[in-house]
Amino acid sequence: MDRESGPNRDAKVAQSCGGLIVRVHGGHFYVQTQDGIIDCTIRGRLRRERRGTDVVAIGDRVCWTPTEEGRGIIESVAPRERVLSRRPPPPRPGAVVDTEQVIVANPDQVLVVFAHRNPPTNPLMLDRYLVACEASELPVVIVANKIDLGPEEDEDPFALYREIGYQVLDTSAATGENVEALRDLLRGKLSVLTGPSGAGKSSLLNALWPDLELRVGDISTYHDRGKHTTVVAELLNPEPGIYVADTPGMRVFLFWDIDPEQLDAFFPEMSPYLGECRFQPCTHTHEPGCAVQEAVEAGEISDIRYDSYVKMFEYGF
Ligand SMILES: Nc1nc2c(ncn2[C@@H]2O[C@H](COP(=O)(O)OP(=O)(O)OP(=O)(O)O)[C@@H](O)[C@H]2O)c(=O)[nH]1
Ligand SMILES: [Mg+2]
Ligand SMILES: [Zn+2]
Repeated sequence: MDRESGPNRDAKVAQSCGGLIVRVHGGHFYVQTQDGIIDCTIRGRLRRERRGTDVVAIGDRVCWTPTEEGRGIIESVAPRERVLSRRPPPPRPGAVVDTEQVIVANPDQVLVVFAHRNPPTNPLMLDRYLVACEASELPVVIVANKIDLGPEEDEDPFALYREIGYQVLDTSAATGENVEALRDLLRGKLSVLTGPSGAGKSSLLNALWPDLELRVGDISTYHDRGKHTTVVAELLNPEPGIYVADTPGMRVFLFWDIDPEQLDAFFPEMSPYLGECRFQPCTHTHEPGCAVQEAVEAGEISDIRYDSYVKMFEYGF
C-alpha cells in the first residue's frame, strides 16, 4: 500500500501555487485562487529574505498553505519578471528610503492616465512615468483622458508625445469616447492604470464596467494636497482575460534606481543623436559640440522634454 495515501497524508496540509495577489492592505494579502479569494499572512522568513523591496505586491504569484476556511499563509513568491516600482517619498525631509515600493509586479503594460485639463498635465511628472517605464522595459500607453473638456489652453499637451511616437489614446469617461478602444488595449493582459490623482483612472474603469462601482473623486477637492480617492491599489478582473490594477494617484513619482549616465537612453527621441556628440560620454547638459543640445536648439527635440531630462539628470529623479 502506498504509504502516502493513509490518514497521515490527509493530515498533511498541502501547499498550493499559482495564486495571484490582488490586494494588499494592513498586513492582509488577498490571493486569488481557483476557489476564490483567500486572506493570507506571510511567513516572517520572507520578510528577511526580501529586504529592500516590498515583500509581496499585487501581481505577484505566490505559493500558500491554507490555515482555516478562507485563510492561509504565503510560503513563497515567484521571481518577478517585470516590475513597476518607485522610490517612496521620504516620511520626513532628509530621511533616506532604501526600500523599493512595488506598485505592480509582472505587468504586461502600463497605462499612464493624465487629463487634457482639470487637473492640467505636468510634463515633468508625465516624463518621470515614461522614463520609469523605459528603464524597466515596460510597454507604455498614454491615456489622455477628459478629451471632452478639451485642451487647457488651445494646445494639446500630448502633441509632443504623439510626435515622439508614444501611443496616445484620447478618452473620456464622461462621454464614453474611446473607452472601447481602451478595453481592446486591456484584453489578454495584466495592465496598470497609474497617473496623478483626479485624472480619471477609476472613472474610466467604471465607464467600462459599471458593476465595479469604484469610488470616484469630487474634482473640486483635488487642489487640496494629499486628497486621493483610490487609497489602495487593487488588481481587478472585471471580465475574463483582463487584469487591471487601479492604483491611487501619486503626487510624486520618483523612480527607483536610474543611473544619470544612462538617462539619455530612456528618452527615445534622443537616440538618433547620442553617437554624434563631440565628447563621449556626453551628459548633454553643458558640453560643446553636443548633438542633443543642437537638436533642441534646432527644434528637433522638444525643449519641454529636454528640460525634464536636465532636471532628472541634476536631481537624480
Ligand atoms: N469631464 C470629465 N470628467 C471626468 C472624466 N473622467 C473622470 N472625471 C472626473 O474627474 C474626477 C476624478 O476622477 P477619478 O476617477 O476619481 O480619478 P482617479 O484618477 O481615479 O483619482 P485617484 O483615485 O485619486 O487617483 C471625478 O470628479 C470624475 O467625475 C472625463 O473623462 N471627463
Ligand atoms: Mg481612483
Ligand atoms: Zn551630448
